[in-house]
Amino acid sequence: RGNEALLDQEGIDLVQQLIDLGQEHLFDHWPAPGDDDDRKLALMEQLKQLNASYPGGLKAYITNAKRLLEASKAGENAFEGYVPSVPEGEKLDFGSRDFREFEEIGVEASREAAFVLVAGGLGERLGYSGIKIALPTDLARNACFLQLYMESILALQAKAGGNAQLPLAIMTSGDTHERTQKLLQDNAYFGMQPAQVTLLKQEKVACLSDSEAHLAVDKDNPFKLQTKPHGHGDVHSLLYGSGLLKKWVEAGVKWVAFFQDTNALVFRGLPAALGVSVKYGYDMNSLAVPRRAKEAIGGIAALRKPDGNTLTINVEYNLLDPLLRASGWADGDVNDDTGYSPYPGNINQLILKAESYLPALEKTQGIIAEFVNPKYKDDTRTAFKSSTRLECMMQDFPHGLPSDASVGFTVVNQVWAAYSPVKNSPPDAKAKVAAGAPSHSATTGELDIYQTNCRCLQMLGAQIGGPEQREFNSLQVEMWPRVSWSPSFALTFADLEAKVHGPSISISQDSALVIEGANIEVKSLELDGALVLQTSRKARLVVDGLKLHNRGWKWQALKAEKPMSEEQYIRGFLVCKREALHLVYDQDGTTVYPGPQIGAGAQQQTQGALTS
Ligand code: UGB
Repeated sequence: RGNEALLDQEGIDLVQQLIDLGQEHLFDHWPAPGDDDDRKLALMEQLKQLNASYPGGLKAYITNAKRLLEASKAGENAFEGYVPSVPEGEKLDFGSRDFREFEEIGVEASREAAFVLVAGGLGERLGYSGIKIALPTDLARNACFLQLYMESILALQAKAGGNAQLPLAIMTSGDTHERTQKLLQDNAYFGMQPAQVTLLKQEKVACLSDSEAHLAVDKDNPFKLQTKPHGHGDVHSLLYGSGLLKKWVEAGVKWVAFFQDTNALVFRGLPAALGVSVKYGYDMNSLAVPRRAKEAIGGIAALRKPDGNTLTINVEYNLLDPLLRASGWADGDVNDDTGYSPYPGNINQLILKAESYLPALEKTQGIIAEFVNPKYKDDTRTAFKSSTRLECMMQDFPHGLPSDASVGFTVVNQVWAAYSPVKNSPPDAKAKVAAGAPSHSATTGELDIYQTNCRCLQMLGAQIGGPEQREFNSLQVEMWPRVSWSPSFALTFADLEAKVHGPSISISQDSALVIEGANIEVKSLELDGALVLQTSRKARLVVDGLKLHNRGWKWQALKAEKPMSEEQYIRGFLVCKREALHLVYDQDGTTVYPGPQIGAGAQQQTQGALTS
């Protein structure tokens, strides 16, 4: 009372609305006008921002919170009465004939695809203070995650030909937005047109202090609300609220592919999964991995609801086991004869059909399946140990689809080929392995790239040395020759097959091979050392008959007593680049290396060849 003159009409209306919603505690301590006016106005600014960033405003947020907190207090289980079964989906062997066929279909369909990277999370769990998409994917090629993702989209764009420009949206947060923007600007958008890329910034939501959904006030400042992230499910409301999805659909986008911040292998599986979506007309398709029973990733399950309809959706691992037991499977979540759970592991790489995605968002405004997870002080389930907030997850999208929607999955049977995220700090990674789970560390994130590339070459007939057993950050790992290439060189199996002649290639265990550029062909190569092949513009390089032996590059385990950067610490190694042959060409025309050893050819071949 008496402070009305401080506020504009929007502020007065908002205060009244909040009082009607039982939030008097935000204002009843306000002193008379003249005291603390700046702090009152700061609170009003924060309230207006929270009101604007949630679909339906704070009224909708508090109403949803009251409903969900009531259900939580009553101990309601979201899956009560649901009966799980193994859903329909496609299981593919990486590189198999089927896989390649789906890949071809997916590449064709990608000319009508848009891409969404969710990158609002910070690397706290990883022990990294920067933004995760700026981390190098591997130390041989040294491209960061964002670069690799954008290059992969550009590689698909190049296949689409013409003037196609495949769009990319990146969801950022207050923690990552500026640094993501700077990374893009400092690197000329990694070759994309700035207009192709849209940053969508997610805002935090207000915290709740009790079961009555009172907004939680900062402990040290009664004029400030506590806020926390709302989760990666925000991506749906941002695509809707910004109008971007509608714009894409109007421009002819038929498929929207989502992926997370640190999985360098995502584009090894995504084209094939898109092919599966096309073939079966899936409204939603989750690219998934084989999952060991009880492993701490969600399982995708078909749930028969009490009304008889079926919902195919990710069930978080802590809920899957009790759900199976409650539905008559006495042993709960167990492996089948394959050694894996029959429920595929969710890795949040999703392909949504735009035709059904847009109407689903129009119906829900993108607010799909929020949940609340308060930690109660006692059995009365009223007071919380600390404030909570509503959350949402992108993979819960099927709740927004009609009951006759077609939801499936695509499993790539070889875990190393599709999913090796960089999520856990060295101590956490060690603990994961001790518990029988993959480490999902920066160490394996890099080494799995080499493994996948080497195995691809092996499938094409190349002789690959190793792998060698090594230990980094107390993790026992397999180290394959360090082979890394740009997506412009090869994104799909068909690309690789067209550019390397496997049976004439041998690479020793301690070698490193980096291939950077679209116009490179490796006809025959015997490598024992380090070799970098690089072309730009219209230069074309053919490696034919090269036998190379040099001192190479060494991946050396870090000695803990030495000072190290965060990037080195999380991997547990550094690279000692002792000697390499660099074949770098940027002039028009074809170079065959080593090529004929006499005459003009010899002159040409030495121009781009450097040893470092
Ligand atoms: N992210 C955001 O953009 N905003 C947010 O508010 C939060 C995250 P995490 P999480 O891959 O194995 C998911 O933290 O949430 C981005 C699935 O829910 O890496 O613990 C963030 O930047 C789980 O089912 O993972 O678990 C990152 O890109 C399983 O699939 C992404 O969201 C698990 O990932 C995921 O965030 C997994």
